[in-house]
Amino acid sequence: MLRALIFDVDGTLADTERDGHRVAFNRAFAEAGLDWRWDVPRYGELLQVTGGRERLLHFMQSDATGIAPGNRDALARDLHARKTVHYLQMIDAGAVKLRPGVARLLTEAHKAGLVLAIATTTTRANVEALLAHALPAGALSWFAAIGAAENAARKKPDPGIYEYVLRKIGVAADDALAFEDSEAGLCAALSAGLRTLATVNEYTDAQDFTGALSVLSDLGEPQAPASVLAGLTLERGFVDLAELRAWHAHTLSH
Ligand code: XBP
Ligand code: MG
Repeated sequence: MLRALIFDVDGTLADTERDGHRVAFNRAFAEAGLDWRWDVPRYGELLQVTGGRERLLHFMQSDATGIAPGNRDALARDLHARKTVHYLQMIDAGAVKLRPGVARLLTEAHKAGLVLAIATTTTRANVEALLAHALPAGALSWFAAIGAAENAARKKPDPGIYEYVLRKIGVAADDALAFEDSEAGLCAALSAGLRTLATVNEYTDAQDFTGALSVLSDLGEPQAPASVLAGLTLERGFVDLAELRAWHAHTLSH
């Protein structure tokens, strides 16, 4: 039986990367007196490394930044802390909106009594701020568990964060569905035994989503149908609980 829905955050609940995290990293660089600037295509490449601090370390290693190896870890921590402050300011200013269908589906699932949870690579404060800002007041309490960067030793594609969330909510992987936007996220969810739906975005639409139940442009809305890119098709042009239950039952019988 379908009992729980587990959502990734960045790229899945909202398009946070290009106009959110990327801009916050650049603000942190400027604030720290560094002339580094991550433009839109370069940030797309850097997204291959999951985790903001890990991304900074990778950048310092791969580009001629002139930072001595022994100083990189402390600088990455400092820049990442600054970046989180800028990102939270952007969320507070309403710079990031939820993707189509997200608020509708979360509201429907909450009202129907499904267990809702988050499994993300990003920093916990970022998730809490986004949910508090973009959903109705009190919606943070809809989530039985929020698994974030602080809760897993290794970032996606490692399944650790999904395993943590499944333990927290006490639901078997077979009774849940995961929602992801990236290949690394899909790998993490599949490795934790979860059936997974992918909604792609401009940074991830060329990635490999083999193994996803369905690959969609987004969750769709009654007035703005989603496109199906691969896998199971949509009955009504948008993802609702009836569709998810049908997909879940279908995969159990195959
Ligand atoms: C998200 C990430 C994060 C964000 C930035 O991946 O990899 O690093 O880009 O957030 P996913 P932090 O959507 O697969 O969870 O700077 O807080 O890491
Ligand atoms: Mg993501």
